Amino acid sequence: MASNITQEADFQVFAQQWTKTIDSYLLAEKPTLNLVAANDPLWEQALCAAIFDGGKRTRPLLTILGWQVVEARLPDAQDSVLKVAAAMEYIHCSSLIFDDLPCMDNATLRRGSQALHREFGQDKAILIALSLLIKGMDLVIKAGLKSLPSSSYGELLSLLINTIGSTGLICGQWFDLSAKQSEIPHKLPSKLAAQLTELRNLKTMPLLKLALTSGAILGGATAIELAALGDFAQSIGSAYQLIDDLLDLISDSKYSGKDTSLDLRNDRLNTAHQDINQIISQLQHTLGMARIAVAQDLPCGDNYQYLDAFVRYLVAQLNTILENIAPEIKMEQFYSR
Ligand code: GRG
Repeated sequence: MASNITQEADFQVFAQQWTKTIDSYLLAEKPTLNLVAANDPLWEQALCAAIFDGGKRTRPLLTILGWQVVEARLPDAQDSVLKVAAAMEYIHCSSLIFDDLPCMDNATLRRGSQALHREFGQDKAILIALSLLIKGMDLVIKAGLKSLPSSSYGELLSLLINTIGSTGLICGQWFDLSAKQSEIPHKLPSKLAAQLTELRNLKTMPLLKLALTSGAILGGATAIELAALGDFAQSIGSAYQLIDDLLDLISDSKYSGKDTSLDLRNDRLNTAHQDINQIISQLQHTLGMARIAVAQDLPCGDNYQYLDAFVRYLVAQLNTILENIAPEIKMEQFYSR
């Protein structure tokens, strides 16, 4: 089993330590067809392409992180944590499949491979996406039932429903599909601009937040810790979306593994449509807020270091993008307290 968090927190190392375990849960828990049809090779092929063709596993890693940050206080919850971690990846993969469909973003590439509907047809892709979403929900429900007292279980379920439903991912996607970049005036009042960004972030942020806080709930987090982690996730969710927007603009599928300039082609909002220095200061501010959110209310020990490490990981990701488009610009790293 992977080791615990250490003092020299490096998120890449943490990711390497846990990825094998996450992948073994993804394999063991994957949705199956009814027994009579259980060995349909096409189902297996499509499902494995949806889950195992690449992916950084950010969301399951955040679940494990949330659990460890609050020091895994509930006994015997590790198996439940790993099932919920797998659930987060299933829900994420499901959202990617839906997002890529011709009726949504009409993408051709995902994670360096053909988008699922291009390889298996829209009919099959939609069924795989639905099965992943439902399996993800099933895993969270069963893990919560097994490992949580009823009040925390209710909280977890409510978080789950609000994340994937019309107040969360679906709202973000709805808004993403409706708003046209070309119809947004260049100089918007800052309050309105912030509201637009917040709405659009709903397609990304809530699942990152659910991932981190579900792990913390299974670790026995207090209400204060959960609120702090929720605020942290809110900020990193915004940063994550901004970096994703930037990736869309740089036109280098070899690096991103997906179609680029999709937002431009589809006239979608893209928060990275601005001066690169402005993007950097926006990220500096957002990630700074993430650190402040947890600095006050979480213990200052080794585990906190990994939240900081996640922030540094995002900065490193951004700097890799900048190397391609503006090598003279580099975002400064944050350092641990
Ligand atoms: C209720 C499941 C569900 C979906 C309905 C289609 C939809 C609503 C939402 C789409 C949400 C979406 C695809 C947002 C983009 C999120 C994002 C930043 C994806 C890229 O994440 P990475 O970089 O990707 O973590 P990898 O491939 O590394 O996992």
